[in-house]
Amino acid sequence: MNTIFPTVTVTGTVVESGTNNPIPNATVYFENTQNNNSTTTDASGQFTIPGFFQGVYNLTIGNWGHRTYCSSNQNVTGGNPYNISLDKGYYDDFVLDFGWTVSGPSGNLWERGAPIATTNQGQTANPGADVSADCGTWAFVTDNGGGGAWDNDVDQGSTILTSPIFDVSTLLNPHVNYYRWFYNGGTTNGQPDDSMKVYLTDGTNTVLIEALGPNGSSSQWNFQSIPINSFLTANSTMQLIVNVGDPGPIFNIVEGGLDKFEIVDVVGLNDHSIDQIGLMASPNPFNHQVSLSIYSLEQKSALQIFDMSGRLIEERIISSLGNQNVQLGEKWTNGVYMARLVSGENISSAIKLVKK
Ligand SMILES: [Ca+2]
Ligand SMILES: [Ca+2]
Ligand SMILES: [Ca+2]
Ligand SMILES: [Ca+2]
Repeated sequence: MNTIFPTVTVTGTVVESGTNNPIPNATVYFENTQNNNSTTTDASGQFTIPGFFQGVYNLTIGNWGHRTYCSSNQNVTGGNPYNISLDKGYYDDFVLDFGWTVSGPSGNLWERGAPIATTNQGQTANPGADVSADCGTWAFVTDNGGGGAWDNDVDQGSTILTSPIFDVSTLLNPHVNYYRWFYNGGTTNGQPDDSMKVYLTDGTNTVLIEALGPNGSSSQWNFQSIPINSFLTANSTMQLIVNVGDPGPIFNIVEGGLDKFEIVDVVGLNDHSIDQIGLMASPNPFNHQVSLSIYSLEQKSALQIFDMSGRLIEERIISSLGNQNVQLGEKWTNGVYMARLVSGENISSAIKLVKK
């Protein structure tokens, strides 16, 4: 038999950043358009994949309790082992299966996959793509069957998506961040009257953190950042719950989506001394990108990034007032940086950013 694609053995080790402790049971997932290969690390954080077809792959490594590593265009030749370190934390772009559970009476279940669009009167009902701000192309959406807009939306009650348990007891100001999709339309049987409800539980108490429907319908992913301490005392047994329902008697088209779930600790300087200007960073330290949350009452501000020698390496002009989010740092080399906001006559104190 001709060997068109030579096979190799791929090995590696996954450890935790800082401690270098091995991470057991991390999922290691290689995929390209022809092949995919998935394994988990052993008790020593090591993995071995024999019979691997050489080629260019996307590589994703993660588990619940650490932030996922992802990298595209890895040319896998079976040479050097992969040595990957993951930051502690919680992050899920839904490329990997971290054990979210689905319940509820509706037969139209939450599903993890690459979203398949449906369209109702020119509007997108079921999303056609996941968020662009994360790795891969998967998200959770309600009944991802495609077809017509009435075919695979939620009917006959609700479908409920529940996260695995997360521990935020050691964080000062934990926020749960996510993107969500909510669409409610279809007037054949009467005006839309459906809902999407997002809850947070600490294992004992469950509180509503977002309620949509029928208002709030839109054919887009919307970012949310929820300060946990505003709702519950952060503890080690928390879960996020997303309930999308069409209980009738008026049946309409309702679709939900969830993507890029993460826990961030929003710490850093918040120099709101005169309520004119503010700058916060999360996560910090960070691996790939840091999100800078900016607040200014000026129409025009400049976000400036300096390296440790004091050299200005990046400047972004922010041309609107109020709250803004800016993602930075993807191309920076590992190290320490300083960020500040210049806004009218105000200059924020500098925040230290650490890329690891
Ligand atoms: Ca995603
Ligand atoms: Ca659907
Ligand atoms: Ca429905
Ligand atoms: Ca309804």
